[in-house]
Amino acid sequence: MQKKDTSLSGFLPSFQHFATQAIHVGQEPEQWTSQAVVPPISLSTTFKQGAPDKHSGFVYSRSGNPTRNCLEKAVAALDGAKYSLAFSSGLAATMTITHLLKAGDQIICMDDVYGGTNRYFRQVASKFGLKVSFVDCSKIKLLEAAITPETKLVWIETPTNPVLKMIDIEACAHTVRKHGDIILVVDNTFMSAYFQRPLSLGADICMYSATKYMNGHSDVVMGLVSVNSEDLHNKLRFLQNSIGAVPSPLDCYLCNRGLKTLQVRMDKHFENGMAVAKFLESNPWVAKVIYPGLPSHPQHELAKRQCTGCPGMITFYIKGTLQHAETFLKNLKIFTLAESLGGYESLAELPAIMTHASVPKDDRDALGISDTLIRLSVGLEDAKDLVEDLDQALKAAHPPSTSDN
Ligand code: P1T
Repeated sequence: MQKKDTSLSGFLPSFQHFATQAIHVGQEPEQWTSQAVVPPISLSTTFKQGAPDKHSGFVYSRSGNPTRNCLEKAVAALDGAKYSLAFSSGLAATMTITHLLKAGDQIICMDDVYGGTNRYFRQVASKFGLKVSFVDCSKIKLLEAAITPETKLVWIETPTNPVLKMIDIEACAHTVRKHGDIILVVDNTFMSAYFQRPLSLGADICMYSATKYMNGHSDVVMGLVSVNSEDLHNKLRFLQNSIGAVPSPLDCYLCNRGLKTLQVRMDKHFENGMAVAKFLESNPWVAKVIYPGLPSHPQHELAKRQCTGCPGMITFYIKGTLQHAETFLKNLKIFTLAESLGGYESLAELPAIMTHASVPKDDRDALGISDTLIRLSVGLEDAKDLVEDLDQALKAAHPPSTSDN
């Protein structure tokens, strides 16, 4: 059967052979003496050597592990990359990448990013002499103006968390190249390797919180990094071993398994995301819906040019006050009130008080992260049930007697 028509919203057809790569690359049974079709979970922390420093390629599990190896090879294929590395969390990947820099260097970070990324750069990296500037990189002129001779890293997330701004990766790469030796990192967590390939658009590093869509089952905390440059790979591999923020073999096994269904999951997240976004857009108690798959999104054309689809991440403003937002969240029956995203189950949260509480209030206000901004991670349940759940919770937040907002 041919891949489903993407006329859902006019997005590009998907990258060729993605599902086959996800299932087979790095998984060859011949690599195991048992010929295991499913990669074994290799728990050993150390590996026998034939003579001092004469070994199979595996020495000690922090520097390399067979199960992690399978995962890293599969991720590299899915990102169209030469190399991929796994870390113990998305933030561990961020920290390791940041160790490429030295005191005095400047980082330009997109102003709207995951609250934990903002907190790491602002409160941790800055303590070690790194200068951090938060800039709206969706406006290329602002990025250009912020670059100084000290700039060594530009960090973007697209779409951004939580207000779902799209950033033109190619335009950022072009701008950064004009200024020499700057590393462009794209946090590709929201799109996953299936919908967006930052390296092919000129980024130097593609990173993920694999805790989200890449694993997809809300049971692993992990980070992933893909690169094409051998030099960057060698530096990051050295840092991965020297810092030691590596994932466990069990987590590598689980994430590797999650990748096998990435394509089918993402296609369904897109379908459900569109259904929910359209419902919200037509609901009288919703002030505004932000979803890059909708023509109403200000960068819908960029989304169609840059991505092959959209995930289940939807942000919307409920009419009313914090109290209406809280009542809505309390009344949801299928959506669970929880942080995180990208799993098979639908989640809802209030970024101002939850995932982005560590972002200073003035910055949150400037970014539009208000008390009525609600973020949904639309899962893989039946879309009709999800819409019904949202409908009843919106009605509960705005009962007839108080529905004058
Ligand atoms: O949680 P961790 O695996 O360390 O990943 C951090 C991270 C990095 N980048 C993006 C875009 C993210 O969304 C996250 C984590 N985000 C959440 C926990 C959240 O609810 O938004």
